[in-house]
Amino acid sequence: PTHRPEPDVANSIPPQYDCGCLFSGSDNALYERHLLFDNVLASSEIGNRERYEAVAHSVRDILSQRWEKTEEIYDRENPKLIGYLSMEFLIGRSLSNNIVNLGLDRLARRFFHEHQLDELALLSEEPDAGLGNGGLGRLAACFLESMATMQLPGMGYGLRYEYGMFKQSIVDGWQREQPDNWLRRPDPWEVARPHLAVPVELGCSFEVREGSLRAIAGVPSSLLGIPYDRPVVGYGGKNINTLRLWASATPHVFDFQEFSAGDFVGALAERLTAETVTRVLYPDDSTSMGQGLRFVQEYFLVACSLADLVRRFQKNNSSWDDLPEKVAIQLNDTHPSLAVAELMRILLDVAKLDWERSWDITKRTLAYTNHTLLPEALEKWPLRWFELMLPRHLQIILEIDRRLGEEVQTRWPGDNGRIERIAIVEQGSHLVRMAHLAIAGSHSTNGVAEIHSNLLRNVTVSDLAELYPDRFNNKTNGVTPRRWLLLSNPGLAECISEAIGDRWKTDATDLKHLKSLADDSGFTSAVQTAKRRAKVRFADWLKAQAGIQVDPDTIFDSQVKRIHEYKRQFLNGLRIVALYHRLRQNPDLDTPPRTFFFAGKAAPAYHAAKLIIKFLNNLAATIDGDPLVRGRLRVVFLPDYCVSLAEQLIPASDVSNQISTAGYEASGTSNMKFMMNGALTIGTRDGATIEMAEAAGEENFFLFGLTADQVAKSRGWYSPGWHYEHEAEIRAVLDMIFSGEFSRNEPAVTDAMRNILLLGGDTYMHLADFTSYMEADSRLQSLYREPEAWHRKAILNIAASGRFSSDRTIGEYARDIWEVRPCPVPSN
Ligand code: 4GP
Repeated sequence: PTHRPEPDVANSIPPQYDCGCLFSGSDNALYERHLLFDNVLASSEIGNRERYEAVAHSVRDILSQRWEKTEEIYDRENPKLIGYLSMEFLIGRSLSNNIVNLGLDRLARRFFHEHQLDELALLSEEPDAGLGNGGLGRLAACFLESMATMQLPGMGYGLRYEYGMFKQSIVDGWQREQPDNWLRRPDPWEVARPHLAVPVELGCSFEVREGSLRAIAGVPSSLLGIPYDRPVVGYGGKNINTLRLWASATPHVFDFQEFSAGDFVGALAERLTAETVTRVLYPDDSTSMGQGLRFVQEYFLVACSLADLVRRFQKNNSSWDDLPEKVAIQLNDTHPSLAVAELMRILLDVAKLDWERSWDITKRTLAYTNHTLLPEALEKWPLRWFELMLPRHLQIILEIDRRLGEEVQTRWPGDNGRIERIAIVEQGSHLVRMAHLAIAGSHSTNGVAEIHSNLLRNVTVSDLAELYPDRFNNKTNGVTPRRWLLLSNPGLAECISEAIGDRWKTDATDLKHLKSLADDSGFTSAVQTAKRRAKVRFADWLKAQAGIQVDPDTIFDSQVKRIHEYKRQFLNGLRIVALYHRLRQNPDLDTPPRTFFFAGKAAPAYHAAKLIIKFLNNLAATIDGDPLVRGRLRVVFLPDYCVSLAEQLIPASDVSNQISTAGYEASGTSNMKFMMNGALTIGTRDGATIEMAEAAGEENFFLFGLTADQVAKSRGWYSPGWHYEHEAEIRAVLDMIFSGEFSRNEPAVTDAMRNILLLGGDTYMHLADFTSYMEADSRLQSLYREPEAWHRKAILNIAASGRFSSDRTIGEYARDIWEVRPCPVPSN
C-alpha cells in the first residue's frame, strides 16, 4: 500500500492540544464547567451519566478546533474527497476511543484517579451507537477510523436512526426484542447543522396508517435532511474527519393555513410522517426485506449525501468534468445504489450535460462494494415504487437499461438469454436489480475477500463480469488495530510495544517482528500472562454486568456474530453436544475444562435463527444443571451482542470459531479481531479465514471441512440421512437432541431441529462437516495441554495479523479505486 500514515503520530500527546485545562481541577477546567452548567443540577443529584457527559463534552471541546481546522485545510487544499455512503455505521462507543486516539489516555487515567471516578462505570454510561446490523456496518466504522488515521480526506454519510439495533434479551431461551432508543438522552458527540439542510423531493406523499407508511400517489411531497455531524478522530489526532448522519424532517414545521383553519393535529401529522423516515434501522442482516420505508430511507440517504457532496465540490471547482477527479463515492453494498440514477439526474437536469458526458462522469465517480452472495440479500425493488416515488429516476434507469441491452446485443448478437440475465429490470417480475445498476453505473466492483470476489465474478454476476472484466477487483477486509487491540486489549498491546516498539499502531505490518519472538520463553510467558489477565478482566466484568460467573482457568471458546444458518451456530452446538455425550459415556475422560461463549442477534422475522438461539440456551441450561460435567463444560449465551461486548470478550478468548459453510461467508471480520488478540482459529476454508491461514501458515490454524468447491459439487447428491445412518457419533448426538434431552416439553423445538438438520435436507451441510470439526477440535484440545506450544502459535497468529488491518485495506482502496492522496493537517 502506498498511502501509509506517518509513523510519528504514535503514542505521544499531540502538541496541538492544550489539555491541561481538562485536568487542572481549577474552577475554569472544562470538566468542572460542564458538570456545573450543562445540566443545571445540584451537586448531590449529579450521577455518573452527568459525569460521563461532562468528560465527553470536555474531550469534544479539546478536539473541536482540530476538527474545524481539518475542514478548513480540506477546503483550502481542495483535495479529492471520499464520500463513503452506507446505511450502517456500527461505531459503538466514542469516548474511550477518542481518548486513546487523541493520546489522552494517560492523562485521563490520572484525572479519573484524582477525581475518584470509577472509570469503567463512567465509560459504560455511553450507549453503544447501534447504527448497524453486523459486518457491513462495523467495517464502515473501521474504514472511517483508518481514513482519518491515514490523513485521507473522507466523509462517512449515513442515517441518524433514532432507534438503532434492537436490544436483545433472552426469555425462556427465546430472543426478545426491545427498541433501543439510544438517543433518548442528548448525545455529546453530535453537532446538528440545520443551516446545511437539504431538500429531498418525492413523487408522492405519505401517511402513517396502522403503523406502516403508505404512499399517496400523484401528490408530490418533499422532505428535509438535517445533517448531524460526529467527529472521526484519526490516531494521533491530526486529522479529524466527519461522519455526517441525516435526520429527516418536514420543510413546513407548521402549515399555517391548516393551523389557523383549526386543523392543529393535521398540521403536525405531516411532521410525524416525515420524521418516520429515519426513525428506525431495519434489523435485517444479509437479507433484503423489501419494504417501502426502507426504499425511501435508501433514496433519502443518497439524495442528501449527493447534494452535500455536489455543494462541496461546487464551492471550489467550476467544471463538472472535474467531478471524478475531486470526488470518489463508495457505495457500501447496493443499499445506496440509487446514487447511479441520482447523480445522472443531477448531471442531466441540473448541470444540463448531455447523456454521454453525464454517464462518463457518473461511472468514474462511483464505485461499489458487494458484501454478500446470499440471493435473498441481493436487493431488487418493484418498478411500481419507482413510478410512484421517483418517476424521473425511473426514466433514467430505463434508458441506462436500454443502452446496456444494446451494448450486449452488439457484443453478443442474438444472445437474448444473456441480455435478459444482464438487464437491470428483470423480465416478468418487474423488479429492478440494484446490484446490476451499481455495477453498470460505476467503474469498480469489489468483493471483500479473495474467495468472495472470485465467486462474485465467476458465479453470481458472471455475465456482467464478462462484459466489464476490468471493473472487478478484490479488497480483502480489515479491522482497525486501534480499537481492536490497543483500546480493547491494553495488556497485550503493552506487551507487544515493549517487544517491538510502537510503530505497529499505525503500521500493523510491523507485527511481523513478533515472529522471531515466538520461541522466546520470556515473550511467550508475557503473552500468556496478558491473555490470563484479559480472561480475568472479562470474568470480573461479566460478573458485574450480568451476575454470570465463569472460570478463567477453562478454555474460552467463542462464536460471536449475527445468528444465521450459514454461519452454523448449530454446528457448534452439535460439537458441544458430542463433547457432553462423551463425558456422559465416560466420566473419567481426560479433557481440558471449557467454557463456550455465544453471542449474536437474530433478525426478528428469521425463525430458524431464533430457533438456533433457543437451542443454544436450552443446551446451556441442561449442561449447567448436570453435576456430572460441572467445572468441565459450560455454555454461556451472552445476551445483547454489541461492539462493547465484543471489546471485552475477544481479548479474553482462546479459541475463535469461524465455521460457515464454505462459499457463504463473504469475508468475516471478527475472525481478524480474534487473530490480532492471539486466539487460535478453528474454522472452515471460507471468507478471509483462508487468507489468514495462508498468512500465518495453515499449521497454526485448525482448519476443517469441505471447501467451497466441494460444497458446490456435492449439492446435488448430499444426503444428511447418510451421515446419520453411517456415523455413530452423529447419530448419538442427533438422537440425544431429538429425544428432547435439551428441550423437555418443547416438541416444536425438537421437530424444527429435525427438519433443519435432517428431513429438510440440511441446506448448510452441518452433518457433512461434523466429523472433521470434531477431529480439529481434538487437535485443539491436545495442543492446549502444551501451553508453550499453544502460545507459540498464538504469537505466530498475532505476527501475521498485520495484513488484516483496515489501514492496509484502505490503502488499497485509496490507491486502486479512489486515487486519493493524504491531505495532512499541519500541527499548528
Ligand atoms: C457482511 C458479510 O456477511 C461478512 O462476511 C463481511 O465480513 C462483512 O459484510 C463486511 O464485508 N455482510 C453484511 C450484510 O453485513 O448485511 O450483507
